[in-house]
Amino acid sequence: MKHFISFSLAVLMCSMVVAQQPNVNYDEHKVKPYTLPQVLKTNGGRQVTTKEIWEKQRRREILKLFEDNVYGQMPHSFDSINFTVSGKNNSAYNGRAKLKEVDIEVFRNSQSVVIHLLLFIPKSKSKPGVFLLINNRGKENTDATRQTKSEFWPVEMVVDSGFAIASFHVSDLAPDNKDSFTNGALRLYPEQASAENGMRAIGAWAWGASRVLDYLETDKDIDAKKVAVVGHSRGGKAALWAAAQDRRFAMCISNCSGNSGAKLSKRNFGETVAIINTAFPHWFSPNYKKYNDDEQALPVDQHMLISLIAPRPVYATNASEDLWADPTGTFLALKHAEEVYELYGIKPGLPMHPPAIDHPVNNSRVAYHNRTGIHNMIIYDWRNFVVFGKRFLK
Ligand code: GTR
Repeated sequence: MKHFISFSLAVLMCSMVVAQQPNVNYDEHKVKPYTLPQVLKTNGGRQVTTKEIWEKQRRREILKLFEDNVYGQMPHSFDSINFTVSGKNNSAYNGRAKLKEVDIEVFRNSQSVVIHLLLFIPKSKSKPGVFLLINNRGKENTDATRQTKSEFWPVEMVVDSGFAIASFHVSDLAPDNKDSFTNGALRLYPEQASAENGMRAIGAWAWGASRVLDYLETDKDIDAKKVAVVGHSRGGKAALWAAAQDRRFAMCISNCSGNSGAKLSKRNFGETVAIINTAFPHWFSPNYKKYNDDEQALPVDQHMLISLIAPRPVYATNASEDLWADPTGTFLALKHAEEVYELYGIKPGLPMHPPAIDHPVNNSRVAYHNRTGIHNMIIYDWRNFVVFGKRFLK
């Protein structure tokens, strides 16, 4: 009965969206045949058979394809970086955790940007791993005082399970607005702002995650070799791009990230490239707009983004009523990425078909779940991330 109700609700919600967006497909039977670019074939047509060829050649090619066509360049250089502990509470969460607030200031070309980091570290564990959230929602979700508690960032549960939990807000790097997104990291890189393949908001958020990792590498209270970058929805797109770019991230968790995140674009199911580029022109590089209503021309698809994270553990999720984010397309992208993990001797762990709703498959390095409910990140998701962390953040 419960499933029936949620299914009917999903159909109702979808038909409402379809009414507004005539080009959106929610019917699996209407997915047209599509061809995915081959992950394991180089641009020159050579088959990739070893992890050495993958790392030396194909991985680099794919990274460049994503930079040039989707997310824009990722600038790696800056003049200097400063870390200032602006707040400390050695007895947070009833004495069970230490709280640190750190201002991370990055300088380039006489400009600077400050990223405000919140970090709760359990006292029960020495040098724990860290779940680092790229927070794309309101700052009340990451209340350092813990007067407001949100399932979006469940400090207490994560601390009790022996992990540190951290977050920074996307607005420190690029306000999520087409008129003001350059007022952040892009002030340091004006050349990016004017380039057709230049960094935009998603890239700036991912860049920020790497600068936070620069700080974490200096913090002796945690283990910076065990940092999972976590994001929901637009933050989940940025988490994938951050982990693809920066191999210091030990794990990636991308919750309900949908289009230009973990779902395949070429299936044209749910949100499309044209829709996302129109609603959020500041998220991706200008070049990405070339593929509006022309996903089949894209030289990449999102399984290739996931494959860039190999051999590190990656976990993507969906919610059953969030067809906009294409749960099946997310599962398939993960499944297609597994062949790169195989180059590292990691056997495919996902089943051939999407697992049933509320049946997480997170005992393999490429993990997936589709939970009952709507587009959100809730305690159910986090509990599974912790299970995954205990298995693979070692
Ligand atoms: C939606 C957008 C999605 C997703 C979502 C979110 O409006 O179409 O791609 O990113 O926002 O971030 O919550």
